[in-house]
Amino acid sequence: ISPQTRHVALFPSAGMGHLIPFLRFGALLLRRTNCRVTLITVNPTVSLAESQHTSQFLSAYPQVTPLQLNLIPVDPATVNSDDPFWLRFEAVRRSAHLLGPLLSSASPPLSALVHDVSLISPVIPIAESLSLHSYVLFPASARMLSFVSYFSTFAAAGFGSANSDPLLRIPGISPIPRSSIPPPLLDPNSLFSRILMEDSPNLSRLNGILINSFEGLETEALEAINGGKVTKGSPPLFAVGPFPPFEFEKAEWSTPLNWLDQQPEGSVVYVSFGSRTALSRDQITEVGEGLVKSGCRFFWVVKDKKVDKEEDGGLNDVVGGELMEKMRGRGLVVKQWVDQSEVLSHRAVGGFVSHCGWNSVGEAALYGVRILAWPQNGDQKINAEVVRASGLGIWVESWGWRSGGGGDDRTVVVKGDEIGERVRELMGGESLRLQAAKIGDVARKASEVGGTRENALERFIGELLE
Ligand code: BUP
Repeated sequence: ISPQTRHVALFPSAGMGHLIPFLRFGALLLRRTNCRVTLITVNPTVSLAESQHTSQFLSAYPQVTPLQLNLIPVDPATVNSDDPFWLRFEAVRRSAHLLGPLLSSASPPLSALVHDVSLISPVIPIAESLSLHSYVLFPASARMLSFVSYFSTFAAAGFGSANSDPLLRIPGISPIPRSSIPPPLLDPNSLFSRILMEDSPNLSRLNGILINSFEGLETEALEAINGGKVTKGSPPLFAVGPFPPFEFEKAEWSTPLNWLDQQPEGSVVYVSFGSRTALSRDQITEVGEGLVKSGCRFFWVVKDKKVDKEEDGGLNDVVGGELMEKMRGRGLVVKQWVDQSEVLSHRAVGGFVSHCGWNSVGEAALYGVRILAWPQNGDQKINAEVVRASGLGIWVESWGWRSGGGGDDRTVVVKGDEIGERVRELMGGESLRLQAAKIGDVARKASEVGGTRENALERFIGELLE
């Protein structure tokens, strides 16, 4: 091991939306000969997809050292949430003190710890006691980061409740409608708010924040944060996006590519709401009807349960035999994990009906695929604003939150006619297609030698020797 080698430990939290960026960032580091990577895995995981993806990553990159953190179970009665992923975030947080001995056992000694945003307060003292640089890999948009950075001010002002302004005005950022704020962050007693109230003031103790974003997609927020406009004392921000997928051996994870191979270029709309959103049965029916009515070819990933281990019924049970029959010959419907990056990068795919999880937005941007944004939960409306403002896609705001997103309109079902009309608008819009393709070009340039991603990575790696 040369003295110039940097050894980075990666510590993700629960859920695919948080795990995937860590694995992709790890793969980017491993492209450099002067970086070693240790991956802290948590046991148990919430979803099957998390354990499968981690194993896949470790077999694709045998040079990575896995260190397992066995989680201390959390009594759900002590956590103000019934969401299995949120309960697990809290379990990881409460087990973080076990990290010290694991990190000190790493060989060669570590240079830095890159951890999830939900772990700031428990992890910083450990990193400081071991003289490690400490970075957050933020799993969402820079626009959402501006809100997280501003959260202490927002909380101190009573969560804006005394304020009749429907817009949250963060310096340097175009106003965020209150209706876009994740509903738990409007409630001072929610688990999400409690974590942010504790962590947001500690952001300044980090050596930096890494983010899967790039100029061209999020120019305004990246400039505002970097320029110190949002809050004073923000740590440096490294825009290390777009993240490409990591390379792995395809086995049973391969997608129904044969079907896509037979479709004309740009003709297929891909429909998926991410790894932890289950639509109601009524909404599933309307999505199916809408896709049929759109007249477009479609590839739809159906998800019936929030946690994949609980998925039981087959497609006919969930979608219904009659609708399956109507859809026959018009599109492909599956109820399984697919390799989404492979789908979005396929030449047949022209549009994406997406919940706007940030990884999904990043993948669509990388491959220049336009989005019909249909946010369901969490930070997804804030991400949908990025999609609309950048021109990557369209967002029908009136569709509101769905599937327990926390808004008042959670039981409203969007009708198939409306869905079909918007899908046609998405697939028919030439200017939208061109703008999305342009963002794809910017994303590719950012990834080249001398591009913004590569420069930010060099800067990060350079810092680890200081
Ligand atoms: Br479902 C599904 N295949 O079938 P997001 C998801 N993915 O590759 P989420 C697949 O999981 P949060 C599938 O490409 C993306 O990288 C997808 O992350 C991949 O949304 C990731 O898009 C999903 O951020 O997480 O899962 O809702 O809410 O935490 O953002």
